[in-house]
Amino acid sequence: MTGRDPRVVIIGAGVAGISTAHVLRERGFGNITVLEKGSDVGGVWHWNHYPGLTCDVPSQIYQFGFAPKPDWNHVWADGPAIQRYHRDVVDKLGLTPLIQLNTEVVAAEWDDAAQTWTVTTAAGDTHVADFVVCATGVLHHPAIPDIPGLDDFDGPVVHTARWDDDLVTDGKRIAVIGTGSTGVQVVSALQRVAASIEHYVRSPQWVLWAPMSMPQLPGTAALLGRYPGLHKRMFDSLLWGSQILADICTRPSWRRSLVQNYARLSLRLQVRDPELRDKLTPDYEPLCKRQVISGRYYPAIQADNAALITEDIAEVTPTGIRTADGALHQTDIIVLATGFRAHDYMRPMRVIGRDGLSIDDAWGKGPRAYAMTAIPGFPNLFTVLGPNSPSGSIHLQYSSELTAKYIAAWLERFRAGELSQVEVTEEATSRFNDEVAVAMGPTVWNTGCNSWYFTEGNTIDLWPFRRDKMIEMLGRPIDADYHVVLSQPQATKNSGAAITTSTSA
Ligand code: N01
Repeated sequence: MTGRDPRVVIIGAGVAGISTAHVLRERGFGNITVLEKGSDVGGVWHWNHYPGLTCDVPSQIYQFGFAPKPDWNHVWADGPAIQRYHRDVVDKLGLTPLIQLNTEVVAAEWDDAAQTWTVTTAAGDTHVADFVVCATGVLHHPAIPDIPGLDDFDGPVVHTARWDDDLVTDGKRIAVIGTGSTGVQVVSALQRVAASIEHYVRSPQWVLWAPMSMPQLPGTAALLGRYPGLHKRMFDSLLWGSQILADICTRPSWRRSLVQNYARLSLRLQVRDPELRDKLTPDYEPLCKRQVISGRYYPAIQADNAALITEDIAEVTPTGIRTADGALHQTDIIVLATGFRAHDYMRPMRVIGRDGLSIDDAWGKGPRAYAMTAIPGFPNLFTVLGPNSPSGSIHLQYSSELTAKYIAAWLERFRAGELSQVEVTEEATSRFNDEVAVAMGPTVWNTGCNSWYFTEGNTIDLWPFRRDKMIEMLGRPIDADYHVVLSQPQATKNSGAAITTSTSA
């Protein structure tokens, strides 16, 4: 079969979509379309703009390896600065013409005979593609709690990931529900302007102290800008440092104990009132959930206008929140910092693979993929930041770029005429997932807490291995783990099987 430039549809223009579009363009692919449902690029950084939003990963590592930025204002940049960075990267790398904003994908369906995907948007447009890349993000679909009466509240109810920038919070009585990284940031920010703030905490979190508003040292930007080699070395050292953090999470060690003791100390030193400290003390080990980092939260919750509410929420009334002890807490605004449906991935999009298999059926027991990217039953489809992506340890830009290069390797073979269709085997996927399950054993995420890391099937949806394993797995595709098909597509839909099949599994 003669090769040709594949038609590629990338769904999503966040961290994963930007990485993929850039890597594919660098490899000379010219037929790329990025469909993004939002009105801007940036993914999570576009959708989240709640007060206090800051990235708790240092900006000198929370960036694309291919788009180094020396001149961050802060060591931990705020949300608007990170969103500007993503916009700038897209502009500077010339990716803008590839991206269609305000274009929500509602379905993607594989045609066995034609060996193509048909991608349908909410507006009813269709795109025919040889490959689809789902770069739809992990923390994307807001989780709205099922609290009786919530819909009948008289005032504004706002989820942090859909913040209303016109919402007036100054001088208001504000209730914040949820205490993940988001809840802690939003409480710390709103406490300064609210008349009163009540923080509803069902399970307290360990909050590790760090000077999050620290500016980048004077002269750093000029130095790193002038010496890109030095900047690269700094980036590599931070990558190395993040491996230590990943190791701390994945295996017990003295380092893990040290960080856990530091988290306990952060609470003990900042909260002197034993009763409040008791209420703020989790019943699980530090690091078990995604670690919350803040230098502001403990002081904020002890301010005169702040209150910690650990009583269960019974219902929301038109004027406030009633707790299980019968008390009615009057409030003007309810903020839902209640997290995300992290395991939906590309859903509710309707994705139909080979033989009519739907993604909902394939993932009936929870999402699973081979090497975070390939799903049995779904030929010529890959995910970037898919199941088991290392949201808890290795930074997302890094794994996105590696995954994009892996996908590019398959696309190069399509372009060279070596394959028309590629689909991971069930055997390889099961083997990988068995390895994941074993490796999860000694991780700190498995030490007895609930968190968004757990899927419906009670598996932990993270990367439990070292970075080397990711580099190895994504460095070179293994044919034996895939059905690789080389055949002429047929013209009519579902009209027959492939003509020539070279299955190496
Ligand atoms: O969400 P979460 P998040 N009644 O799922 C509570 C990333 N992030 O948006 O633990 C009462 O962590 C729930 O309580 P419980 C980061 O990876 C990064 O805060 O289930 N409470 C929990 O307290 C992070 O981990 C940055 O008992 C209810 C909270 O809501 C991830 O996003 C910044 C409830 C949800 O916490 C998600 O964080 C912000 C109910 N019915 C976020 N339902 C960076 O800085 C839920 N809760 C990079």
